[in-house]
Amino acid sequence: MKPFEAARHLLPDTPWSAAPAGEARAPANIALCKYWGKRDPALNLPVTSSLSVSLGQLGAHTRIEPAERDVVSLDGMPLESGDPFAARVSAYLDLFRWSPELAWRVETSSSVPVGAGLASSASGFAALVLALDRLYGWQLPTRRLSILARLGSGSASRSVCPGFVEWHAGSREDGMDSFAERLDADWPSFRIGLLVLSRTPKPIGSREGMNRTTATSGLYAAWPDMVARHLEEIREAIRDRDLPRLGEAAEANALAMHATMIAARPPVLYWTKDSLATMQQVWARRADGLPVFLTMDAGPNVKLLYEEASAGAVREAFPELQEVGPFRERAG
Ligand code: 2P0
Repeated sequence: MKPFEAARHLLPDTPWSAAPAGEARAPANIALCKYWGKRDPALNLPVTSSLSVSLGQLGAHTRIEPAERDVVSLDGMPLESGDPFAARVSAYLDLFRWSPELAWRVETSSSVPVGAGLASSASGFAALVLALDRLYGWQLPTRRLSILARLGSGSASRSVCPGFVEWHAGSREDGMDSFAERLDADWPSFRIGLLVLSRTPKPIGSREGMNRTTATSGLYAAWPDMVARHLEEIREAIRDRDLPRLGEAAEANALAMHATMIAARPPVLYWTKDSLATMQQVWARRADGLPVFLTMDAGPNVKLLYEEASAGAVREAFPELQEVGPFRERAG
């Protein structure tokens, strides 16, 4: 199945009548158990399930309205049609362009700190789908919204939900069983600390890094079984609000993902000297008794996992930290 057919399968057949505009917000998310590898690159169908936490108020806000041609603006700045971001949004909108005269003006803004290693594509595509749903009054169930967001970017499937979110890999070829849903759990004292170590663009995009790893890494064969174990541990740790269990499993999962990349040919290595120094500092503090754990994505930055009771000590050890309380109204 092609992405256009998948979208068509999920949307109402009746002619769409547009409101003047649709607006929506969607959170960024951080995977505690990572998505790394696709079984179908066109539909962004993953090899394994993954599990994330959405970052509350941190994310994207998007407004969409019908227009004569596609116009995309980012943080108040209209983009040239050749801009890679505008082109990617326009290509995604093709999934909804059932007649050639359909076109849209899309205004999106992001509250994600620049260069923090929080994929803007995840919250961006999720907010865009939610805004389209409001523009046309489809009132699609979350499951369908998640699948539509996935067609833009895999991790966007998780950003249509708040809180802890599991994206089920599914097994169908058409991907209709590959969607995310919220876990019935919250954890008000749970904290994420963002450590921005580098703002320079990464040399290898995550899409390319992922594809190169699955195609060439001798370690990739071990990844699905590891993920199955990590997912189980993480689900149980969330249920029990057991930070050490959650932190150990999430950290092991992130390091295992990076191990598969490092074994790719040529290698995919996102770590810098600062990443390594920070990782060692986290492990040193933990050896001293501070319950703090780390995760990393396709970039050099480090994200810390801890609880409110340790927040003062964590901030003292990492003064440049930006703290997020995913289950609180406001970050900080
Ligand atoms: C994740 N990442 O689970 C993993 C961990 C990066 C490392 O999802 O090709 O931008 O659009 O499906 O979602 C980043 O990959 O990739 C990602 P596409 P995406 O958060």
